[in-house]
Amino acid sequence: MFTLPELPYAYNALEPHIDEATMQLHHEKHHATYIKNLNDALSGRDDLLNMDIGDLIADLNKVPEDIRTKVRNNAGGHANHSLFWTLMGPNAAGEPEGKVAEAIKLSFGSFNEMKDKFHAAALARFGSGWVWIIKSEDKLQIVDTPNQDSPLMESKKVILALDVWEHAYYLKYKNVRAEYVSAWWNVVDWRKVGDLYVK
Ligand code: MN3
Repeated sequence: MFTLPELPYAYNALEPHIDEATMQLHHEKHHATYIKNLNDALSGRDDLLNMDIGDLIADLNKVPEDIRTKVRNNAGGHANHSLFWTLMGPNAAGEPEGKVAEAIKLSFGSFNEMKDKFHAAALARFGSGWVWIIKSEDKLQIVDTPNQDSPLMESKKVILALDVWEHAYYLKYKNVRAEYVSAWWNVVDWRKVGDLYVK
């Protein structure tokens, strides 16, 4: 069975940028529901229920065809949120340092140019989905996906993830996704991003 991971900080820890009510609803209801639906879909398939979530979404062909879409959406939701929580923090370092900072400069010109491109991708993603930075060789790339799809489904290496579903920001920012994305930069934990880059 898949279980809801605890947040590595309190629900109010990301205030004022990401509000307590949003964090609680997002974790306790949205993330938990993906897990419940995933466990329900895989009921009786202990081999799949015992897999690492990253391994499961990287190999969805293992999943019977009649439940594959349900598993794709809900396993994707579980994997994506589990990663997303860890990339934010209350004492987030303001800017990337070390190897990941070098890679950002090499790939995008500067930290600010990367942020501009990422922001544009977040606004351009129509409807629900995610924006990512993935690593291939030493280069970084910004990509976006619909629904709960993830670059992890193609075994890509992810170093940064942003949930742009309305449930991630609607309580505080209403329909203004741009304000949410601007605020979110304040809680990105670049040490965690740097760790993923060198891993
Ligand atoms: Mn979400």
